[in-house]
Amino acid sequence: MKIDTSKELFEKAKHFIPGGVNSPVRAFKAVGGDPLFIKKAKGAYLYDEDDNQFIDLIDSWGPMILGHAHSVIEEEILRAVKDSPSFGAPSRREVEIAELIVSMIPSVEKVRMVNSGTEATMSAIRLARGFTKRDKILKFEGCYHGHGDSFLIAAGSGAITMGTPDSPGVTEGTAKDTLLAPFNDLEKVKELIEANPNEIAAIILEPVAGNMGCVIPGEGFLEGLRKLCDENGIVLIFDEVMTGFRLAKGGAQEVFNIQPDLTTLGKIIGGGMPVGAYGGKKEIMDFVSPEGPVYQAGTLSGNPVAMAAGLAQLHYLNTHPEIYAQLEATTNQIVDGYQSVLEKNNLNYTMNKIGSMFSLFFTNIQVTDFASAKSCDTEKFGRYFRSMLESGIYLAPSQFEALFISAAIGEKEVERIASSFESFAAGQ
Ligand code: HOZ
Repeated sequence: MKIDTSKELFEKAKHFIPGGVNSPVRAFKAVGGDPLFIKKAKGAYLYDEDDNQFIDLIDSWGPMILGHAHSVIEEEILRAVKDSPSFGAPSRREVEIAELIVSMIPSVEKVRMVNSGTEATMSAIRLARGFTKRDKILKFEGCYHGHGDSFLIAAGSGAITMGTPDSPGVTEGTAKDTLLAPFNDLEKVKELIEANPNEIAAIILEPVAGNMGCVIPGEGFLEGLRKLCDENGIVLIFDEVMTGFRLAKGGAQEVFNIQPDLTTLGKIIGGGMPVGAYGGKKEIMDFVSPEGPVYQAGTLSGNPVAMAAGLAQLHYLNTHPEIYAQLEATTNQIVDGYQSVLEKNNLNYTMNKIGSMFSLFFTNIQVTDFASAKSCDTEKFGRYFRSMLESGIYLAPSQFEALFISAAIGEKEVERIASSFESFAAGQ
């Protein structure tokens, strides 16, 4: 594969951008080789600056659920941009998207738009702290909630990929207010609540973790958290930046039938534009300024172009609910293909899968939390990544990320993914 132009761009980028990238995982440090610079994308395919074509299994880390440059979204973006890309004042689409989100996610009675998932989670914990008048939060090891200071402790995603799950720059004072429990460990949560009576404002988690690879909540885990929060006056926050509108119209909370108090959203909600949101119970959301005292603001929040893209994508998902069965069927085909290759080659690596998200873990133990995810052979993951890339399949360049399937992936792509995996596995 010729990648001269990408190499040239990367060399130049390193002079002007830290590490040559605007988000660390993209630098391919964990998998070896140089990152590819993407020129365009359409449907299921990415094209790099050297005109190599790849089947995309990242979907811009989740948002492009309909595939790239989908006509429905493209038309709405173009329509909006002609009327000016920003007003800094309320506009009609903000009302329409809020109404749509509230109708799709029953636990969300009011919602505030922001510009990224990070902003959504930072704002949600500030709100929970203001509402409960308590300081501490509880998060789970390996969950990643963006790069807010309170979350960069035992953090997954790029933080663990770069070997910095506890980032320098986070003050001791901030870190001491973040309590940690292993994902799926209800007993530890109980212990922490008992040890910190009336001090925990919020429990925040990805109901299905996607940032230590795809890790599924065990039987009773989410129900148990809901009960503990109710008993102890703690705000339960589901970070559905990845799972919102992906696992179902109503996200993971619909799939598992648990209503959190607050939900954070991002990715799909913006149709590929930089958008986040947080929402939930009216009594809590009414604590947000200007209705209430908890301050949060943003010059570009509710940006008309971003709202147009998000609205078009959400409206499409809302009116085409059959898409979720299609996405799941495609993902099952891909995962079944992987499984049969693994069996044929006597490889007993672990696959986790839910809806249109999945991960292959290079370990033979079940992956249920951060410790088991970290038992993976990341060297082997690097070989897998490079082999798939050579075969034209673009994966997330880290063991600690989930893969996302888009509706643009069809039979032809499924077959190519299986044969590419076969080539990798046969060489093991
Ligand atoms: N933290 C993001 C996924 N979990 C990666 C974002 C990116 O590099 O684009």
